[in-house]
Amino acid sequence: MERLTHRLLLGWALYGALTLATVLLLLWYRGVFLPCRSSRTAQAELGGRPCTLTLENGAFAVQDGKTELWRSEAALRVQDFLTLDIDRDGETELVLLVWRRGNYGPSKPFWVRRNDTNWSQHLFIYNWQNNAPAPQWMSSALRPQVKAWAAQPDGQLQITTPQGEETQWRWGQWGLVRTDA
Ligand SMILES: [Ca+2]
Repeated sequence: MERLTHRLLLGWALYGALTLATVLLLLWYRGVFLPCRSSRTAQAELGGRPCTLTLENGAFAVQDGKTELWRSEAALRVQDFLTLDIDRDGETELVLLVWRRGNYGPSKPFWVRRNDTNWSQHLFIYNWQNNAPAPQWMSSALRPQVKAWAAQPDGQLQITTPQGEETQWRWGQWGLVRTDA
């Protein structure tokens, strides 16, 4: 009888552990453990129009008054946003720090057979044209990753890595170039 009780208890413990592992895996898959929990609102001029930018629980939206002009894809988790003239052409760009599953998103190069399913951090730069964002540059998975960032008055990006290293980046011919190394 005692042996049976032990077996039963062990069975329940195994069942509990498996259920917990499944729930944790599902939460991870949905991006619940990503650092995308901050919420903030900012006013910025995009394409010459004043807009309201809102970040809430990993979703980012641009509004003109009460009208929503754009919202980030549901599959993306937005960690933070910046507006600055990153390419120094006189127009303000929208820069998003995002997480997505799979390094390449839907537009993977033909030589990559399988998109990976891990979450990776990316930096997306958009021009603002006709009340909508036009992608200017979408980074591949960031290495090193960004823990904190800030726009500098000269259009450079200051990026702090998770290891605490302070780095400076500016827009080059095609993409961001590190300027402090
Ligand atoms: Ca610009």
